[in-house]
Amino acid sequence: MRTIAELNQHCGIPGIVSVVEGNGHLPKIRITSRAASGEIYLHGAHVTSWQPAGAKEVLFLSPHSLYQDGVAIRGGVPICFPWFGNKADDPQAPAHGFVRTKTWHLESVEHKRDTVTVRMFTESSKSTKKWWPSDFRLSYRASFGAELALEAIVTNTGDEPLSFEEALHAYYRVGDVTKASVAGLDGVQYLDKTDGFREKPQADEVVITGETDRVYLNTEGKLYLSDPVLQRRTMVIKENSRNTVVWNPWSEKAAAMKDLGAEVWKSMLCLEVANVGNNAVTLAPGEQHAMQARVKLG
Ligand code: TA6
Repeated sequence: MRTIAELNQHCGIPGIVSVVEGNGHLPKIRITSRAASGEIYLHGAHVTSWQPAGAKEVLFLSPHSLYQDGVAIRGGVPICFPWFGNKADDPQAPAHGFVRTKTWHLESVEHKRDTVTVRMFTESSKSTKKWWPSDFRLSYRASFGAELALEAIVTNTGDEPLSFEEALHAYYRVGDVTKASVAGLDGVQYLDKTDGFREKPQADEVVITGETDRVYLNTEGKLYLSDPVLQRRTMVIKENSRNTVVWNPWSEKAAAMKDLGAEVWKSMLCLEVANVGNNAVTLAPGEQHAMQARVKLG
C-alpha cells in the first residue's frame, strides 16, 4: 500500500485536500474546501465527517470507535456489501459483508466548484472469495460540498450472474434522538427486527421511543430528519435504492457495544439507503448498478 507521503503526492491539493494519519495510524483524506469540510478513510472507504460551511457536523462518530484492520469504524457511513446484517448461510461471516473492514484503493481526488470528489474502489480477490465466490468491482464516489453525495457502483466482472445486498449505513448526529423525527416513510411497510421481523405499516413520522431497527420496503422516497435540539432538518435523497433502514440501539444495546456505549446512543440515528432482502440486486456479467445517497441540510 502507498505511504501517506505517496498518497499526498498523488492526491493532495494544497489548502483543500491532504492525506494524513488518522486514528489507529490509518490513512485518511481530510477535505477543507470553501463549501465544506470532511474526512474519508481508505479503511472501508469510510466517510467519517461532513460539515457544510456554516453548519455543525452532520455525521455521528463514536468516541469509542476502534480503528483497525478487520473492524468497522463505528459511525460515519459504513458501506455494507455484498450482504446486509448477518450472512444468511454463514454465521461466522462478518456482519454487513467484508468491504467496510478492509483498505480500499484510492483512485482519484478532484476539486471543482468548491466540491471535492474522492473516488475509491475495491474488488474481488482470493481473500474475498473465502466468504463469497463472485467476481466484482465496487467503486465509490464521495463528493463533499454543500451536499454530501455518495455513490456505490457495483460491476459484475465475472461471467456468472451476480446477486448482492448493499447499504450506505449512515449515522447522523442528533441533539437527542428521543426528540428527533423522520418524515417520508408514512404509510410504508417495514420489517420490525425488534419484533421477529414482523411486517408493519408506518403511521406518520418515525419517532424513536425504544430500540428501533426497521427495514422499510419498496420505498424510494426522500427522508427528512428533523432535529429540534440542533435546530436543523437533514434531507436524504436516494437513487436506485428500494429499502430504507432506520436504527437506534437504545440504551441497553448501546451499553453492550464497546465501540458505542451508554452515554452516546442519544446522539445518533442511522438512516440507511439500501437494497436488501427481496430488493437485492442481480447483475448479468458486465452489468453495473449505481446506488446514490445525497445528503443536504435545509
Ligand atoms: O442497520 C441496522 C443493523 O443491521 C442493526 O441490526 C445493528 O446490527 C446495526 O446494523 C449495526 O451493525 P454492526 O455490525 O455495525 O454493529
